[in-house]
Amino acid sequence: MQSTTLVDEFEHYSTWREAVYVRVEALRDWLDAQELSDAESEMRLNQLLGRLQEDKLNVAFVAEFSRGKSELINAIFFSDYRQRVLPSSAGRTTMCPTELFFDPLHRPSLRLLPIDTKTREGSIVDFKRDADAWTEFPLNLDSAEEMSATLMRLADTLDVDAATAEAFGLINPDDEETARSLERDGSIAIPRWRHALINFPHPLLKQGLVILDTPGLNAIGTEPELTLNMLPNAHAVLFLLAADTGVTRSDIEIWRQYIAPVQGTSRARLVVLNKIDGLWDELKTEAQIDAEIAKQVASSAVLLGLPPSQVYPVSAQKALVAKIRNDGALLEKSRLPGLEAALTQELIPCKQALVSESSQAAVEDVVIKTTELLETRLATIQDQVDELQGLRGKNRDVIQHMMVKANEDKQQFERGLEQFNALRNVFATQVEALRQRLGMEALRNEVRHTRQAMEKSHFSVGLREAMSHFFRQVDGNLDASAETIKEIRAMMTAMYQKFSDEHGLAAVNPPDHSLHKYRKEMARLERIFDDRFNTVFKMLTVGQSQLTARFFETLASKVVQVFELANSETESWLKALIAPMETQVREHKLQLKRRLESVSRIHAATETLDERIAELEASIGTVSDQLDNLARINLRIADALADELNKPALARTA
Ligand SMILES: Nc1nc2c(ncn2[C@@H]2O[C@H](COP(=O)(O)OP(=O)(O)OP(=O)(O)O)[C@@H](O)[C@H]2O)c(=O)[nH]1
Ligand SMILES: [Mg+2]
Repeated sequence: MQSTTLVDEFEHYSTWREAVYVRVEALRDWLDAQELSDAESEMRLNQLLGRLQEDKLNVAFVAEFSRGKSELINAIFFSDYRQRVLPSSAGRTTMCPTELFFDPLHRPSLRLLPIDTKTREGSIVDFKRDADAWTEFPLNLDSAEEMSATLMRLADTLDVDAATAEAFGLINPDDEETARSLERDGSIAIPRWRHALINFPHPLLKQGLVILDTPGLNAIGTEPELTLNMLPNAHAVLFLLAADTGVTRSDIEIWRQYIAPVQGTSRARLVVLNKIDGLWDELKTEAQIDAEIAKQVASSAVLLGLPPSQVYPVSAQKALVAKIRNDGALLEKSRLPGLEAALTQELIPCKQALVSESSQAAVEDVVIKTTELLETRLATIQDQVDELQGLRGKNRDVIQHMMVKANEDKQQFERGLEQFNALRNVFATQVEALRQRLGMEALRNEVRHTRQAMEKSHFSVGLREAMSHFFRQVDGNLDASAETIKEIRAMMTAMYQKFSDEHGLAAVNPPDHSLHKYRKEMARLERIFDDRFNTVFKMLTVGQSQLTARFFETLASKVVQVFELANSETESWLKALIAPMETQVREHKLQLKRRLESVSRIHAATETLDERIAELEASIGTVSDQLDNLARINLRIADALADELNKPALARTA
């Protein structure tokens, strides 16, 4: 039986949908766990998951009244009940839009929304949320009779006056058709119910199929919900014509107004030419009948602007009878199996394509957005790493160089300091030698020797001799001291030059120092002595020695004065000579110490740099992993989506 195929298709489709659901859910959960989700992505994925879970397949049956919609639904879906389930009779039967579905949370029932809700605010969707608005009749699944009796209520009417009908928006009093519908007493029969919901555990309905049966005769236009919502949302629309009436003006109007505009490429739309049994003229041959049917199909197709292949000729009534009686030949003749096959083939792949499309769109958006985010993140981190690595490379070199240089400088300076200290020893020795010659003690010794020599000599020759000796000695000392001073200065000049060249110390020109003026002073004093001796002492005979002695003492004290001056000046010079060197050495030592400290600090900073780079490199790993995972999850979803589409229903049912 064809409906079994439809069930199989549906089951297959449900499995596919579940696989997609699980993988989309995995994407959502992963994004969440990785903290990569934002409000919009989360909303889109949740909406998609909601749609996948709530997934319904809506098939609407639309036609002018009495074309056999209800009969066709009975024949396709309810023949197992071996009688009419939905009421089907001549004239207007189904009075309100009727949805057949299965909701496991509710008992099987017929729920009816009273027509007077038309004057109340709210759409059908709003009323669906308000259980109290509906009149509910349970369905006894064990009794087909009871069930069809209950469903007869779909045909319930109500006699109201024209004003009430108008208030419900059901008639237009100026309309010709309305005038004809009015009874002699001015009343008019209107539908008792506005909408019907049939909760019924049929295998297909259990899988999510929702069948929408609609009433004919302008009823479509009076319920905006139908035209605005239910028909556009239907995944398949079956539009019925009847062979006995042909294509009427109102058929074309319904087609053009409500069906043709809502058809999309991904939506199934089937035109059914019903009641072909009316053409089964027993006086005609099979071929003649077939030709007649083909002719009607062709003319109907032309009138609706469709290819004839999209028009399916059937006899719903004979098909129902054939199924109930298990009459294979009649079923074949009713041509219903052809329509069912077309429905199966069009309905599910179309639906699957729709779901696949919208799933893919939502997933793609989220994946692309997240990929972009991760790629930007990766690039930013990579930039940082590059920059820090460049810095590190540079720093490494610089620091290496600085360390080497600082150490070299330190070592060199230490060698310099050794030299400096050695020099200080030499300096000290020389100063000592200088002091011995120039020092006051040396002078006093000379004075004492001279005084003794003079006391021993009673002749002027001897006196003169002693004094000359004194002057020679003193001058010799001054001369030797001047030499030492020259040596010291040369040594210090060389030292300053060396420190300036080797350690970058400021070039200092050591002050000059000369004993020349003291030697000149001594020469002057000697001249004075010579003059005196030649003029005065030469002539003295008595007390000459005392006089000379006194003169010498005066002279000696004068010489002491000169020496004292020379000494203090020399000491000052010595200080001035060594002080700048000591200051500079101290300063240089301090600078070296600071340099080493700062190099150490930079070195420490390089270590934190390494840590930071390591951190960033770890983040690169994380982000790369995230990108890989995202691609993998996306691939899994794509696999799930594509898998079934590559194996269309046709291939499996054929
Ligand atoms: N001869 C014949 N009669 C049919 C066929 N299909 C339906 N009918 C009859 O046509 C009449 C109308 O059928 P319904 O199923 O009530 O038609 P409908 O389209 O649902 O009409 P409304 O509910 O009024 O909109 C009923 O008496 C059916 O028995 C068919 O294939 N052949
Ligand atoms: Mg009907």
